[in-house]
Amino acid sequence: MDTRAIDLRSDTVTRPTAAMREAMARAEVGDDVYGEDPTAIRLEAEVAAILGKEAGLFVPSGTMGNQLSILGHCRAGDEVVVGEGSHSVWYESGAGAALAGVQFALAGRGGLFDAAELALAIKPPQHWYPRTSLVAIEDTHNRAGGRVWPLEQLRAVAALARERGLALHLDGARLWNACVASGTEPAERAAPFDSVTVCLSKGLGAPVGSVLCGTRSFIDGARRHRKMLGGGMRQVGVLAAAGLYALAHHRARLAEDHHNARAFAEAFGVSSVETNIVNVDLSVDAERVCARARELGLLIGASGPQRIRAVTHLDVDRAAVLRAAEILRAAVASA
Ligand code: TLP
Repeated sequence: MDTRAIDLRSDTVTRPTAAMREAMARAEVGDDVYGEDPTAIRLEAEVAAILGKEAGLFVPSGTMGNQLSILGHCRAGDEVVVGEGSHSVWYESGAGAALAGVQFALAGRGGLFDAAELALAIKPPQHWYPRTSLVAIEDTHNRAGGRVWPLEQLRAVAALARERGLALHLDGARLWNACVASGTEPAERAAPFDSVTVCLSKGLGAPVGSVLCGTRSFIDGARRHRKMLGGGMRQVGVLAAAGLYALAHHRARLAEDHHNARAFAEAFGVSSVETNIVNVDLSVDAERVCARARELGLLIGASGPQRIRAVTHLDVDRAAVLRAAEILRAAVASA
């Protein structure tokens, strides 16, 4: 890859800063499968406290966090209600079906949904229907373009799910962005949920890792499932240290990514940007535009036949983002 290219494919592409690497090098470690890694234990406790949950579990990826929650809340044959474009439906290689044996039902359109739309998606209790057992919400919503769930809507959906006896999972891969954009606290947004996954490897700039949080007994079950999936890690404190550093130093600065995303979006007349993800709808083939942009020094991804997605992050400043907008405009013109 051309290292001089501006990379807006995802906020997962950041590299650890020198200070983060130093924190990693200094990390105290032990064998985490024996429960002896002090840094992993500290990270799990810290994230659980931030989210107002009893316990946390460090996992290699957001995908594994989501899958552990499905395994913990569902039985094979159950149905999980999600919004359109859900990460678990699109980007987890079919893991829900392959590992937990669940199927998905969509609520509403566009990623977010309200209580009335949830009610329509829940199957009645007759034995010939799949058992609806879990509602999973994505905040911010990736394919919807980094949209933040309004807190009241989130609470109303959760209240209905509770009333119907369903479990609730929050895919908070970008919960940090949602909090900064809306001026709300992580614990407020996490409160209605039984389990929450947050990522350290996206906007926060850590190289690896997510933390799954919930009750102590839920996390005990998830620890067993994590081992089953090969996610029991040993001296993982070197990675947990990066997460602790990211939590302390890279959360508040997400506002900068949101400003940069808006500046980028304005160049294409897109006004709906809430956080660090910009969807730009084109009238030409998106893959062709991406290929042309790459030749011009911009890495960017297609998220539909005529849609591109740009994601701002720690490793691109305002100047780079404005340059990226110029390159993309040129790429569209010549595609
Ligand atoms: N999203 C990635 C890709 O997988 C699409 C990206 O570049 O945005 N939940 C949400 C909402 C996510 O956006 C992602 C990553 C995950 C879960 C999974 O996290 P990882 O990549 O750690 O498995």
